[in-house]
Amino acid sequence: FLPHLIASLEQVDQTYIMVKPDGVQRGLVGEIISRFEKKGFKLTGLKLFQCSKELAEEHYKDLKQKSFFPKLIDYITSGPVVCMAWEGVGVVASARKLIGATDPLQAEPGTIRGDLAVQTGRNVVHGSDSPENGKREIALWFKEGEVCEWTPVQAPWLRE
Ligand code: IDP
Ligand code: MG
Repeated sequence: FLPHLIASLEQVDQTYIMVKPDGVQRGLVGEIISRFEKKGFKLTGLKLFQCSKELAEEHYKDLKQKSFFPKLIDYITSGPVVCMAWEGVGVVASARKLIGATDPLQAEPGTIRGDLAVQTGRNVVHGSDSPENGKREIALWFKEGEVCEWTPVQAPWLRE
């Protein structure tokens, strides 16, 4: 009883994961989804989407002052992206670890960027950097009704 109570008190977070246009063009969508799926997180939102300049600028608003900002916006709007919402205890920090360092040459082998990319400006995937930004970004990229609440059958085999 007590372990169940403690487990139910653990916070379930959401993160926004996005396969960037280079990942889509290079045929890495399935590979990237697989990393999160196999880990045991729950997919709650998924779509292929061509984003506007306005949405890209809002998503990356904290980087507005950076010299690379215009190039970043061109990159993110250069083709369709795959938008995903993933849910789980500790999902935000864990997804950042699965993704690896911003510069793919510094990213550890075994991470998505470490295995699949060579340059910061083409680093194939985005992941939210905090639970607050996870919520903010999911609300930004998904409309109401596009995120699904469901219980995977494997739930009791993933967490005691
Ligand atoms: P993150 O994606 O690992 O969280 P951020 O610092 O939030 O990294 O930067 C957002 C994105 O902006 C990066 O993933 C990358 O695509 C791009 N970016 C960051 N720094 C540079 C840079 O120095 N040159 C070019 N693009 C950059
Ligand atoms: Mg970031």
